[in-house]
Amino acid sequence: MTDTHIVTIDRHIIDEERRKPEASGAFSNILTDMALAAKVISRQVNMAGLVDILGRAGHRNVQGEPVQKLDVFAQDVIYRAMDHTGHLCCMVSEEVEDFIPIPDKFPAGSYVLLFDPLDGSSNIDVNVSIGTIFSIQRKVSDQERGSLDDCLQPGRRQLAAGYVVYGSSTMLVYSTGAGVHGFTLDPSIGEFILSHEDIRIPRSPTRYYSVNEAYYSRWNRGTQRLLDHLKGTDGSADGGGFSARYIGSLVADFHRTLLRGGLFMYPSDPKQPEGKLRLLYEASPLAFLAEQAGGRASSGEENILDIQPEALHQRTPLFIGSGELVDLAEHYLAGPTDDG
Ligand code: AHM
Ligand code: MG
Repeated sequence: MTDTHIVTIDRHIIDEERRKPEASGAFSNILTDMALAAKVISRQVNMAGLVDILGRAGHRNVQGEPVQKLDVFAQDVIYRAMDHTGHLCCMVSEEVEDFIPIPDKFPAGSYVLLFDPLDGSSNIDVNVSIGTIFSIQRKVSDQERGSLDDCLQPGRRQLAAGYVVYGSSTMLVYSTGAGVHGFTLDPSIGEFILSHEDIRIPRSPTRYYSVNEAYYSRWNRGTQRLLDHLKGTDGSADGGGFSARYIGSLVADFHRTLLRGGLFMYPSDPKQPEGKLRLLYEASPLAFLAEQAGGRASSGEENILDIQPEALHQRTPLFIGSGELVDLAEHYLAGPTDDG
């Protein structure tokens, strides 16, 4: 590809908008603003070892977990990129307990942005990939600055979703419901360039599974049997043949699953009865991307995109990736969950 043929993310967003005659431009602007925020966060992530921003900020987020300085920075960057533009009525963030109405001093718009500003924070200090996840919903209430009803919509209604992975390169991957497209940040020109057009999750023979297997003894028998099958230790003829990959950073684990295929899972267990991952700004946007790429996502019992959310920071078990492997997970989870 020569320099004259590069497609920047801004151009791609405009091209997508042109295909929708009803588009107002506001929605495209939110995506463009998110790409700008991603560049600012990416720069700071890359500088993290140099500037004194590593380490804990000394307080805990709404889930009671330690907040690190980069999380606070990423939250601030996204909020400030979005608060004044007139496109959003409110936002939801992993870092903030209540939904965040757009302040009265700025005009309010017709969209809701839900995001996890910097996921995988335990990996920051060890230079392992981390990410940002986002989701856009349309306002459905008549409240000018949004309401819980606007925030608690099933993932199926998302207008767009995406993530940014701050890895060996920074990549932004998004979908507006017309396929999944990936852009790699070229730091020399400061632009996200289209590098992965129309990503499709590979089908079999993809042989990766991804899970924190240290929790095996806590899982119910259904989940344990699924793992035994993937490892080929259950004695069945068609089990085994997998490799394990687990980074412990959802965006990075999902990114690999999207490009290489396989099954990522974060099951429930007695210690975490709903799993660990959050529905609205972790599971749902990634489920939207998985379906757009030909895969899917499940809680083990139902499609993630069909779950009616009841709380902003609700958690859900997550099984996501190649469709046939998510089917397999559901099959085992529907089976006996004890030894009886
Ligand atoms: P965080 O929101 O505190 O960063 O936690 C979310 C992360 C995910 O990125 C990852 O999939 C998961 O926690 C890993 O959890 P565990 O260490 O239990 O395997
Ligand atoms: Mg998170």
